[in-house]
Amino acid sequence: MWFLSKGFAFYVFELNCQLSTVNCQLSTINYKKGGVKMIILHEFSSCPYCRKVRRKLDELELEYDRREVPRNREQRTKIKELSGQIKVPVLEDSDGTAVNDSSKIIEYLEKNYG
Ligand SMILES: N[C@@H](CCC(=O)N[C@@H](CS)C(=O)NCC(=O)O)C(=O)O
Repeated sequence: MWFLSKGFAFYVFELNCQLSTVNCQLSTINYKKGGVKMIILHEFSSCPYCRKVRRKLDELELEYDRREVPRNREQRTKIKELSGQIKVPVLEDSDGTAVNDSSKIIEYLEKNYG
């Protein structure tokens, strides 16, 4: 009986180790693909300032998620909360840093990822 429970405990331990390895690999994939920790560009797809920022993100080969901001100014609560203003583009970095204004975003990207 003692042997069995020890064997079971070892099995659980080994399983846990394997699971944490899988978890670790998954979070690496998520980080690379930008799952949870992704850079987010809040934008209008047709906005020239946003296009300028996308070009820089592509040039630096950064993965990012694009979020279309509502045209209705009243509904732009997310970017207002992030940056204190309602113009696009707004870049939300994976650590929560938010930057608005295309020139400042480009400067930020070059400084942090260039
Ligand atoms: N100087 C800003 C200008 C940004 C800007 O004017 N964006 C326009 C869209 S292209 C905007 O959000 N306008 C406010 C609105 O449409 O309500 C920059 O370079 O990012």
